Amino acid sequence: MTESKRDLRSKFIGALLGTAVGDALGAPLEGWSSERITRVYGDAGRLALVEGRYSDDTEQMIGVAESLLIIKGFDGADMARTLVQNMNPKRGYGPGSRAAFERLRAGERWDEAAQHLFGGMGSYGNGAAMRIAPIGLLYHDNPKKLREVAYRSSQITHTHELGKEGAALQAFAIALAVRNEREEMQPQLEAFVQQDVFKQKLRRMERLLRTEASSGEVIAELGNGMAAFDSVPTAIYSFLRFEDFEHSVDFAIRLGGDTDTIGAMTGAICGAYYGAQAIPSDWLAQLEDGEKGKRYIQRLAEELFDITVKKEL
Ligand code: F2R
Ligand code: MG
Repeated sequence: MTESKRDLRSKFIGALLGTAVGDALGAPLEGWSSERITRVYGDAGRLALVEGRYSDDTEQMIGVAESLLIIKGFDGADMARTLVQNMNPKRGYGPGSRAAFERLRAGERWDEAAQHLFGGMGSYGNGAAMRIAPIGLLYHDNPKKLREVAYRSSQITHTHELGKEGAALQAFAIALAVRNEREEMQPQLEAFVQQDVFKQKLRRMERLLRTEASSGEVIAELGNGMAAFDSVPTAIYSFLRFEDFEHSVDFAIRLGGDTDTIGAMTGAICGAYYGAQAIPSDWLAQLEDGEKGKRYIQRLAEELFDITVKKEL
């Protein structure tokens, strides 16, 4: 294997394991404020991964990867079936996604079940964005297809335009990270994204990066909540602000709020940029390794790499 292929393979593994590590690190702190995290853990050093158990973010990311691999591309019915089959409610699913999966289980069509949620508006939660890494990897060199598949995969649970756009934005950030396009990432994302709320946050990000903003400013300007527009830009910012995996992910989680999900999305972008070897070994050592644990996740990433380089799509 050439060096560039080896690097690419490591980026694929990094993005999927980065999702799981960020998720597991943030999961015990989900819903905490930034101040509470500082009070309990101090502000020196980095957070330790103690439990190593991942949540719904990683469980759904695994389902997305499994379906892409079986189909060698996207099939909405198969992906919905896989997500439903994999669902373990103990992993802590969002209320909208739970309702969509119940409707799917009852036999509704994959592209209709989630339309009824939130009074017919559909969900703009970050649930479609947090599981998107495999799509960002598989279509990293095809932004048009990436957007189309990101939107369609979101349709399973998140039919609101802003839920879909958040997923496409996160997928494109991962794609640019795979392509080493870090310097140009912010303007490229701003040009790519179609919804104003995301464009505005990407513009604010430029200033926040120039001034090394405080955590309070980042939370006020970009958000740390469960809506896609309050979390995807925050994850991208956390990646761009630092020069390594651990500082970005540690910073993202210390913002509080939706810690597991912002941690998972930051971990995905960082892993896609720096590669698997950049994930701190103590964090990786603690990550769960059961039936669908870290070795399984690594295998999924390797298989995604194989079908991507073989251009079987
Ligand atoms: N569910 C959780 N965490 C709950 C706490 C778990 C706790 N740690 C425990 O131990 O039990 N986390 C997971 O949910 C988030 C992803 O959510 P998803 O899948 O997007 O769900 P949902 O319900 O569709 O959207 C999230 C919330 O966003 C608001 N919202 C969305 N669309 C809306 C609309 N059209 N109008 C108004 N509000 C809307 C709602 O508040 C939704 O509940 C991740 O954090 C994942 O980790
Ligand atoms: Mg969460």
